Amino acid sequence: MKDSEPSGSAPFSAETYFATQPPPPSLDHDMATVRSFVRKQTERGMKVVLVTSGGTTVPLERNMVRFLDNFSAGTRGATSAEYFIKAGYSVIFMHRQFSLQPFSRHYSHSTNPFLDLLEIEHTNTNPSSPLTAVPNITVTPSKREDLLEVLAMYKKVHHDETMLTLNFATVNDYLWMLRAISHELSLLGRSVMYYLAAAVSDFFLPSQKMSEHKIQSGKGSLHIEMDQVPKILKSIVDEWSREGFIVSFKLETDPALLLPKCRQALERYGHQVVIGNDLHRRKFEVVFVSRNGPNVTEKASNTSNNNFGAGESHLSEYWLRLGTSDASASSLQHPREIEEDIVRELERRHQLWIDAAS
Ligand code: 9Z3
Repeated sequence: MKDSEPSGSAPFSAETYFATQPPPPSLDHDMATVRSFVRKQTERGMKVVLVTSGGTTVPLERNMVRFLDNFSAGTRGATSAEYFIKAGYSVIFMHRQFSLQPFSRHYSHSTNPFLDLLEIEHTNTNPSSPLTAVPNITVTPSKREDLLEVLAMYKKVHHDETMLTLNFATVNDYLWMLRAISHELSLLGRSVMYYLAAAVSDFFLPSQKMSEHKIQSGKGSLHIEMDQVPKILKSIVDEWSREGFIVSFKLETDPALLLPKCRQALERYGHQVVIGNDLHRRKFEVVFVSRNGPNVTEKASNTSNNNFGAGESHLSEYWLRLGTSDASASSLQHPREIEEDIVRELERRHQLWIDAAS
């Protein structure tokens, strides 16, 4: 959820949150896999990116029947993860259960159902024994080239063990996992990037206030008071992963709020980049907001169109847009995706961040 009326109760600090809210049951198991993955990538000298993707839920009951959800199909995260792999990163892909995933996203049930790729090849034409030969299943010739490309990359990633996939559902899962993963990733120093594209609820219902069973109707309207989720980004920047290159996303629906909100987030948390996107324009336009300095190179600052006031002149604004031919390229075999440009620009800035340390 995004901005709404303040409830009046004091916000949870990160410390209070983790002292009072229970960890997800799978946390220890997940962290053992993260630890071993990070160790392997360190030995190989790989850069690692944590991609968070999809929306978090806020359950209203402990035996959950109802929940609030944050909008996100997981397209941004899943698509970006593929481009990070192509750019030579190892990826921890932390995503909302059942949201889109790298590679399989190309064949999601709604856009490109995989059964439509397949054809049945009847080898036995004898009608008296229809069950004696099992027909072959083949891929429709016109779909083979695309499938082969995706499949080859998918297999390579599995073979090379360059991607680790983890699931979350609730905002509580998300917060616990992010904290624990940050601790592990902090060992990588500047080689790690955080790409926080998940749509995270600003509000939650503490477990102590949650109804045990399904909330019953029949008593008129439903009133629920939620608490504010602690500002976890601040903890990552200041405590858990001081050297990481941290990129957060800001989603707005009012275009007039996009830049001020990005700027506010950057000032508040002190990380490296905020990528702003408007809900309806997010697939072909984003804006990078960052501080001027060694991290923002000539290319970015020259192409920026800085609308900030005098007090914010230390901030740089860099718009990335797909051209009209790119954006309307759905008829092409390979429409361009803005995530390719986002990842290229971030890779460049991350390298400058790494180089700046030496
Ligand atoms: C984003 O802004 C993502 O780009 C989208 C991607 C959720 C718009 P899709 O998965 O959508 O491609 O369908 N993510 C961050 C959204 C968010 O909740 N940010 C918080 C905020 O804006 C800060 S963490 O306040």
